Amino acid sequence: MSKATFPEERVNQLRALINDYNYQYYVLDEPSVPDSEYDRLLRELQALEKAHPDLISSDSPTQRVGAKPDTGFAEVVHQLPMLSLDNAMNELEFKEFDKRIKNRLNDDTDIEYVCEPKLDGLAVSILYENGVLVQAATRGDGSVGENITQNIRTIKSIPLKLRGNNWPQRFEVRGEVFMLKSTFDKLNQQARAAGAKTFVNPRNAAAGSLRQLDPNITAQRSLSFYAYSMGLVSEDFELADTHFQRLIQIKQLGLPICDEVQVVKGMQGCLSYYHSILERREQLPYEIDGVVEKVNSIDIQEQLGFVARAPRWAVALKFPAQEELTVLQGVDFQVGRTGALTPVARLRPIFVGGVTVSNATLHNMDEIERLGVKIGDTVIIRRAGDVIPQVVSVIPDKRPIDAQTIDTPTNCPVCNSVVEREQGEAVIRCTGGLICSAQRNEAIKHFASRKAMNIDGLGDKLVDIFSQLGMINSLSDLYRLQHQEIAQLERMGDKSAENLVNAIEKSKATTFPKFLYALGIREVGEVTAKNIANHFFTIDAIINATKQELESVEDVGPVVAHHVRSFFDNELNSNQVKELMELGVHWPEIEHKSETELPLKGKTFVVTGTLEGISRSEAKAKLESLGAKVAGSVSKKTTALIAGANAGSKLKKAEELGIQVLGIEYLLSL
Ligand code: D41
Repeated sequence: MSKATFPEERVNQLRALINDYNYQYYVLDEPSVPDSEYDRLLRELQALEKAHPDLISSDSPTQRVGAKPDTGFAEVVHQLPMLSLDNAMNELEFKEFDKRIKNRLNDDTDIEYVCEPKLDGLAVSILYENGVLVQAATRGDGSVGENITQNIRTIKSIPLKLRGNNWPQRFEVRGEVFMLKSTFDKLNQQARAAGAKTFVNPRNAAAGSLRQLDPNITAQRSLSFYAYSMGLVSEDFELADTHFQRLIQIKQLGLPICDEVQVVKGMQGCLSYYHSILERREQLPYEIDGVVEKVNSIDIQEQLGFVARAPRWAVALKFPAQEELTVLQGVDFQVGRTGALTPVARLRPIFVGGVTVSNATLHNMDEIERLGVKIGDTVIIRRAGDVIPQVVSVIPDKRPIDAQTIDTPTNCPVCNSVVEREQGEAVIRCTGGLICSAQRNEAIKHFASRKAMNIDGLGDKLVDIFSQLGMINSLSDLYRLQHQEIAQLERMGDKSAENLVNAIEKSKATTFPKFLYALGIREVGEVTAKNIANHFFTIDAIINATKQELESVEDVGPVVAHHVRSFFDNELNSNQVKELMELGVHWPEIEHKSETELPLKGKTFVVTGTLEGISRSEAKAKLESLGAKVAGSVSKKTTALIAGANAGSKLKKAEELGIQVLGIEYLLSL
């Protein structure tokens, strides 16, 4: 586009461009220009407006953040009340809802519904007059809310001016303000770094941000918005006759709607939508607490009307709650493989996130202090997806007078060895090492695990049983287990015992990196173990290596070198290694490859998507065997991306950074 001659023309041109880019980015989810270009235009507009203040208008994209903080929020009366939603707590209640509607309509045919994710945020109403945003309010009690116009204006996905020129004189849109999980995580990271209080969940963070008197703070919180219905709209605009088409009209006017919204047929359609969203709940970028089912036909909506403050034609079908209240009955300290003592909350059992929870992690003593939690407290427990249940906060008002402080233990609860806390670490540790049966046990579980010695059928439970019965006290004892003694165990039987003995026997043939990893040296994960193994070639070379020599291995710093050294300096450990090898643990010698045999040395690859005929880990192994590094994410340092079918964000990133993209053919050619 050529530059306009007059500042006024250019100002209008810039505003139109910026509004278009915003719409493409936030509403269509199709970014059309790089951020740098967008910023350049915005700066140009700012400069022009500064030079010509008379050209500033309140709907200019530069005018999102007002200058002055509010002193309080004024009341706003909703012209049309903001209704609430009835809940259906389970499928049965939803089926009853569907049935009630059919009865009322006296018609048994399937109803067309619109299914929407139920965003966990705050309902707001936004009013446009003559296409310009003039007022925004919280839902409040449905009749009267608070004027939060200043704060709503800071939300980039909400246009200050409606798109096109065919808008009603008055247009009121309603929707949910929420915070993306990624924004929430970033916000809490910043808070933690600054030693400030963290937010409990994205909803609270969104609420806190919307209730800021200073819109500058709200602006920094990057809130999001999806519209879900219209309020009062002037009659000069022809409204569609279904809810779904009205959502499309909202979108055409420039406001974002959720792209998970779907039209379905009947109660069954709603239920399958519910299940498919529930399954993807963790992957969604925002938190939802259920789905909302709405009758699509406005005509039928009007026939049904509403009771009290809730429409008869809509219902929130809730997911199992992810947060619940319960009582902290005690704290135990669990001893891990490296001696770390983890405080575990013992809870009054509570149904949360679809399962009954009686334990939750408290991470470490710092976390206990941060929460300010005592035994006897009523706490909020959160269980999201498959993650370990967490204690998120304490309800101070419910603290009983006899609440007990949680003390840092001075001795290991298992072996009674002294507990120490290293400088600068949040973790406290049992100093017992292999004397501590808990540490031994965890070490054996790690040794047997899939990525280590991969002893099939030897799970955590069985290790606990073996050690309780005194059948194993060390790693090497595993290879001394006899078929007879295993078969005698309850629920074991001859066949299972035989399978286990065979699996143990089979595990003796391993690789050097796996063996090194299996030893469970602190801070030595799979990658470090591989680097060390490939550097020293033999176990004796590692046992005899100095700290300096260890530090010359890629990715090995003073801390890892120290842990490796002190592991082998402990006689119990070096004897274990000797015994394991005497009992038959072996691996093929590592080949001394010359530089010419490692054609990909110094190169870094990223693998993404579905590769035909080869798994991602096979591809990774192949690349590494030729000397390449395989990284998890694309950066400027990436040599090339190997992309299979359905490659997503990594491919996009590679293209943005101009990084070479290769296909499966490249791998096969190696
Ligand atoms: O996502 C939501 N939280 C959501 C809330 C939604 N998708 N749709 C909603 N629809 C309505 C009606 C049917 C009354 C227009 C709602 C809400 N209400 C609502 N949010 C808070 C109270 C009511």
